[in-house]
Amino acid sequence: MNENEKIPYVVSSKSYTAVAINCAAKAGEWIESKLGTVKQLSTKTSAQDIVTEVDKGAEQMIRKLILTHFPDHAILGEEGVAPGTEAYAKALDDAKDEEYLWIIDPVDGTTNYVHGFPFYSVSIALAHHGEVIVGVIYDPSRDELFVAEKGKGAYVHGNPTYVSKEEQLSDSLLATGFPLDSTVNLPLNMAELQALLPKVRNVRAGGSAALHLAYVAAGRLSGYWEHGLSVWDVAAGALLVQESGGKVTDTEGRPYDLSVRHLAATNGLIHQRFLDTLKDAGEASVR
Ligand code: 2AM
Ligand code: CA
Repeated sequence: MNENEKIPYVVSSKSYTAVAINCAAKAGEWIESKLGTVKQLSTKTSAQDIVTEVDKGAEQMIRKLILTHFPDHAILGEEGVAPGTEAYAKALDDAKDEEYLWIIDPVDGTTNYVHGFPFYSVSIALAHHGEVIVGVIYDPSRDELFVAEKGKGAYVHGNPTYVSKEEQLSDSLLATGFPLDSTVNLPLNMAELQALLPKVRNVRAGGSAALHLAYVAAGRLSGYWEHGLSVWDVAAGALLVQESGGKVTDTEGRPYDLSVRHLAATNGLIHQRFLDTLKDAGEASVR
């Protein structure tokens, strides 16, 4: 065999989940080692939408590792897609039907990371023909690794995770995220907040969609909603919630798939009443 005919060596014994865990742990460790050292802040769609050399470096690290094991698989990562709705729609459309698609957010909660507010994560999912089959979220601040496999449950460091048991909104702790889009999504989110706050125990806004979803999965939050998310913020966390016994839909109740950008995830028990309140608030806000 001459040089040109060499078939690349592929490690065959690694499971998808093992690779996802390895990538998230390695990238998370590296991100943590760079905490407080960010030199250059770049902006994407607005002054509030920021990216750092750490986001880009971590994504490169994850891409390289995945391709070492699975050179034929496709990868959709936040830092590989140009900012803006059109580029996003095209990137997702091109990728969503791939046989195996890895979906990466190297730092979910970049704003928190830049400020040293310890609530950010690495999120890695694997979709097979558009269905998420593996989801891993790593929180380097607390060294918590959340793992879900389709049909096999969800775990944090080997212990099964279960959603919480609240049946009433009045017993529920919710989370949301404040949208950057101030024309449509922000007024809607404010109306929803105003409608929900008197009905629930309280609402948090931690700044990492992926970690919020991991917390719904682990029963630390009863529910979470946010508008204008991207597939990499959500794919791994959606599987974690589902595999922990919870429910994930869009904010109008349609089942989760990779195209969902307005997300609602709960313990299942409060889901309908939660969606009803969002709906009432949305209708009142456009009147
Ligand atoms: P990020 O840190 O990876 O950008 C906070 O409300 C959540 O919204 C985070 O998960 C954050 O992910 C995400 N987010 C931040 N800016 C965004 C944008 N311009 N579009 C969509 N999601 C965004
Ligand atoms: Ca990110």
